Amino acid sequence: MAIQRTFSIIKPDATNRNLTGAINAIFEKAGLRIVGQKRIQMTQAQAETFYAVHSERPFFGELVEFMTSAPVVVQVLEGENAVLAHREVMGATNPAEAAEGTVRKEYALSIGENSVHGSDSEENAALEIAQFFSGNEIVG
Ligand code: RTP
Ligand code: MG
Repeated sequence: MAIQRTFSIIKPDATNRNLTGAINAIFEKAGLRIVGQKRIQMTQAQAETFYAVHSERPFFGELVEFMTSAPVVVQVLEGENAVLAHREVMGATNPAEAAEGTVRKEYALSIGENSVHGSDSEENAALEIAQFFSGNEIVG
């Protein structure tokens, strides 16, 4: 199996409730290593760029507003099949559908305020990492 990197965000609903460490513990237990991490206040422009794929969706404005409402923690996670491993441990987008033991089952408040983001492919992971990290901020 290949060692991959993926991009992760601990979202405002989770940072507001001081859950960064609790969520990181779940990631680390799943075999993901935090090789880059910083707490930032996302700007409106950053959020709009990041979620550009959803710009025509009805929830886009709400999503941008939410992601800029409080600090987030952006992360680069590394591990075997990291993209899929991270998606599995995050759980379904809608917490009502998330499996036991996943971050979203445990902590998400709603389909919008769902505590974490994870890249959905290795290609998108590389693009998303490049949006938020310079090379010397990632130490594997
Ligand atoms: P993410 O991108 O955050 O990892 O989540 P995802 O792949 O599971 O979900 P995606 O379909 O890419 O949607 C991105 C984020 O938009 C918000 N959302 N709100 N109100 C709604 O119906 C709705 N649907 C999606 C969520 O915050 C979701 O994570
Ligand atoms: Mg997504």
